[in-house]
Amino acid sequence: MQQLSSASPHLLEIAWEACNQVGGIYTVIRSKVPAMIEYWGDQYCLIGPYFPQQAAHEFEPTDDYSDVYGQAVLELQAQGVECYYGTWLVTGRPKIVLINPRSSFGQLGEIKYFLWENHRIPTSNEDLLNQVLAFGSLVKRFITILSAKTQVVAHFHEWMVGSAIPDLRKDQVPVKIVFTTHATLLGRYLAMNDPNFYDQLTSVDWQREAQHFNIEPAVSIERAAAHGAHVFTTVSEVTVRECIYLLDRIPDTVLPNGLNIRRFTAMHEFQNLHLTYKKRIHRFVMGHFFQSFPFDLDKTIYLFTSGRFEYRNKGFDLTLEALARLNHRMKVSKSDMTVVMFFITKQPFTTINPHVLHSKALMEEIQETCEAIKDQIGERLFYDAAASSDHKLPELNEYVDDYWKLRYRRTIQSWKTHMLPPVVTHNLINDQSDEILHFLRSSNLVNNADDRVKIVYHPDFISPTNPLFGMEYGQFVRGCHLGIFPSYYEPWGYTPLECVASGIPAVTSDLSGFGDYVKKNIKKYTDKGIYVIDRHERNFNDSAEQLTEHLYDYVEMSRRERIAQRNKVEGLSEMFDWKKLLVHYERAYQLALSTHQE
Ligand code: U2F
Repeated sequence: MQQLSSASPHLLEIAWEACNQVGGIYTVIRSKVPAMIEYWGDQYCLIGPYFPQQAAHEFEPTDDYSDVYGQAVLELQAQGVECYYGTWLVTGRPKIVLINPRSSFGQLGEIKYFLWENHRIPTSNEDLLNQVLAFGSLVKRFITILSAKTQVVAHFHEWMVGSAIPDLRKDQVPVKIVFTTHATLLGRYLAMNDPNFYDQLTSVDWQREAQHFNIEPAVSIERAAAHGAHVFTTVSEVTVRECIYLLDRIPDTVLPNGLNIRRFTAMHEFQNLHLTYKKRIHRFVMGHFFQSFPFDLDKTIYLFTSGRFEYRNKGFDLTLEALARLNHRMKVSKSDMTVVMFFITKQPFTTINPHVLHSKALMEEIQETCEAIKDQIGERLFYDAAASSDHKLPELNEYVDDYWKLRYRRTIQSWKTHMLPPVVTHNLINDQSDEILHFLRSSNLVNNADDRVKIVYHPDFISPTNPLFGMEYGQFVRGCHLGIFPSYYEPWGYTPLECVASGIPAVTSDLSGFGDYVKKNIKKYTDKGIYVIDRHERNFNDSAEQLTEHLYDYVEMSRRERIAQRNKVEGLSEMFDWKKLLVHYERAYQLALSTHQE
């Protein structure tokens, strides 16, 4: 890619999730950085909200304020605003400005008054809304300062940063604005609550529904941002329809989501990674299940789903139904395979279940004991072998001290239990009303010894500091066999794409932007390890049956077939590289630059 000259415009990307992970928008912004830097070089900068905890991990301040961004930050600071300039510590190390929304909390009354007076945007007193309104007003001030110094294209992501847009237009600030919605707010709410969402879409009264769900301020900001932008975009064809009917503006272009794809030169390298991380998952599984009953890890398949907790929208309901059917089918066919299904999501919890932690700790002790016995036997056997003239292998048990024999027996004794392995790893705050738990309990899918499908519900994202897995989310994905994401509402859906990029087959749905893209752009995608569940034309029951079939077929595959499928799916990853998909962004920026300022 060619770099721009210094006379070219500066590109600012503004996102609530820049340096602040909430969900998928963080992945868009973060993974795109290296490709953006390659094209925009020093002229590229991000803006995000300043939250001290996140910043402590991901941000490094600079003391060089010599470029236009630094100069604008100094001016904003001189106005009494708490803002920082530096580097976001992610691959590509982009420049970033972090602004503390609280700096303008004192002016919230005024900000709200003028939003209503000038743009008829109603407000309320919710914390998130207060934060985004305060942030929006400060972003507007920053862009006003910056665009007096240089030509700026400002790309806003999602409604949370959208409140700056109507005022930038009203004040005729000379900036070219691109706004991307990653999901319409009303779409998300309606899909969650209306089983006929897609049929009703064309006749939705946006204001009535927004009032009904108590989200009129946010929806009004989203609409104002969509209408105020010079170029309005969304992430998939699937969301285009929603934009037309719920936001009343046809997107000018679609910006599909990609990843920063790093492929290995040798095929076996990513297959080896699968093996390495699968062994780490084995460790967790042994600690979690084997105290109640063991099973053959060589005949165990790891399935998983992940994402924010949106039970229906993310297809958790369909996945559970298919798992219950799969369990039944595997029992009836007397399958000797075991499936362990992980639900990785976020639900409020108090602590990790102490039994789960205790069992893990005891298993680690067993491992230490085994290591000690192994060392003792090894050392003594070596000595005797060298010293003796006898070729016979001695009785190995005799090499082990009584101390270790006793410790070995005691640890195993205190570890084994008759209790069933818990289906959930944490103590949930809403244990009784949790939808996943409710399904598992009412269908008796609770890790019984004879269940072929076992469940691990982990209500927190995976991170290296998390004591149960102690690995990165990406490593966990690589260690699994198949990702399951049959969403009902999904503008794009990063999680199946992340599987593909790691050479792991995935299930998606034709209602997700990614699934729709796959159907339109990849031939024979099922053979290549992407299963698209038909949810558009089929009802819940039929889709659940289709998913059950796929899962059953997958479980029945031989190891050789699974390896071959991983190779095929990995081969698709390059078409989702940002280096290929950035062209859509560049087109949107050119379109914005070619519009006239009114
Ligand atoms: C919208 O975003 P969502 O927040 O619904 O995001 P997803 O696409 O489901 O992505 C979830 C991300 O969470 C990450 C995972 C994904 O990138 O890597 N994650 C993690 O970091 N750790 C974990 O343990 C589990 C998950 C919209 F609804 C989507 O359809 C769009 O794809 C997205 C971006 O446009 O915006």
